Amino acid sequence: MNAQLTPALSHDELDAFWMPFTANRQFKAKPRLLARAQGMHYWTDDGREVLDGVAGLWCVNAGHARREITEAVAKQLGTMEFAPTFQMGHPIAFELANRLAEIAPPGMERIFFTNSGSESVDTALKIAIGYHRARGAGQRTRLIGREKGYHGVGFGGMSVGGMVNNRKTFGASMVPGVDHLPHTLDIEHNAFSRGLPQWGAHLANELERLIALHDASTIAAVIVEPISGSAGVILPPVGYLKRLREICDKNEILLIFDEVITGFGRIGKPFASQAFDVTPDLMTTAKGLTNGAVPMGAVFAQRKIYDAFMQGPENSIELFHGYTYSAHPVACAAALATLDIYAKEGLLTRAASLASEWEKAVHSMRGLPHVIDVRNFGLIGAVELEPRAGKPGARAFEVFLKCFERGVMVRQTGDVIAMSPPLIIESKQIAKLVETLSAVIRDTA
Ligand code: PXG
Repeated sequence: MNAQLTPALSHDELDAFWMPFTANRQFKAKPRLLARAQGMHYWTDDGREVLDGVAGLWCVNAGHARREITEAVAKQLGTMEFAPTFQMGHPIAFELANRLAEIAPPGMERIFFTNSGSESVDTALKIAIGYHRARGAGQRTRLIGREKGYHGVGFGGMSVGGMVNNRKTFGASMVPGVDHLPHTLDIEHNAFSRGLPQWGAHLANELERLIALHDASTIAAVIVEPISGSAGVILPPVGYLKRLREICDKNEILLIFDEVITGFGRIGKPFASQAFDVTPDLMTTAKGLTNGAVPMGAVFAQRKIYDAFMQGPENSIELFHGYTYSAHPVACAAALATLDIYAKEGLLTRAASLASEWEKAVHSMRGLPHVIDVRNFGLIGAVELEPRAGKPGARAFEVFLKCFERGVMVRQTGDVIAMSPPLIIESKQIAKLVETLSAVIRDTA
């Protein structure tokens, strides 16, 4: 397919859309436009095929343009395009919550719907604070995040997040009472680890230091990504998450896993907490929930958390929180069709069977010029490049651009190239992805 897919946009026509997390002026001077998608591929507006190495943005886990999802969405739009879920309900919202509870980590059987990862995070933080209040510990309002963490862009998520560029502009407007654990990226000790790094579990003990500083009785929750994505793929050292869980348990602090990218099969189990055998109290999800087809997020809560809210007069609203589009019928239809595909094709565990092939392919990039680390887990991979002197991110951005020109889409963040392909990827596509990236790294000074 080489035909022009859409009429070219003039430069003026690119101005009105203020693009998110984008260098607007640079992009608009030389736009990269996607016009069609199918399976493992995008096609650009001028008809070039591009292998999708990042599942859109970590969300299209079952591959693009799945007919079952399209049909379910069309059917739902024709049946009932919208219904409120405040003091009303509609059947497939309940059906979806039940289906999610079936694949959830142990006990996480209460589901609150949102429209994005950012909303899931802010919802989970509010539930955590509300939970302590409901059980008579209303002084527990402090939240602990982690350096380099990404929890979306709401005020709550930004505040517990730890990425400096997302924070520095908004300094004085951060949610108060937040502290941060140290991140676990340590290239000196762990470079080129295959899978989880061995060094670093002790970094979880920093939580004890924060507890000693603030006192446990002031802390509501700790939130971490089991594997950080946005900051450039940071893996938990062996034993680290278990240790966090132990410290939280000992101190009655809730543990929140942000599984917006790790959820729905990315690392070979439905959720990372199952892969790592550590069960949180709350879990935030989005992205793969609908295969990216319709915006939707979900917060999973342990039953005890939901139960704590269920008190007072029966006619009282237990949690003053929700979105007009919580459990939007079209999103529910997309999610149900997505879960059907995941089940039918075994996609929630497929990453586990591809993991060793993926690991070998990704680690073949060790030894290429400027490569200072390679990281992998499940179907996540990252190559970290040495930054150019005085120009952080420039080398990796050039690699990203050249890959795109050569028909492969990867993701750049700082000096890291991240990969997270749709879970339907085949061996020859893994090979193409890694061969193209390797050739580009070799060609980039
Ligand atoms: N939490 C985590 C762990 C995320 O990865 C969000 C929350 C926010 O989700 P929404 O739906 O509000 O965007 C995310 C989003 C990247 C990249 O390149 C990652 C995300 C978004 C855009 C780019 O790694 N994750």
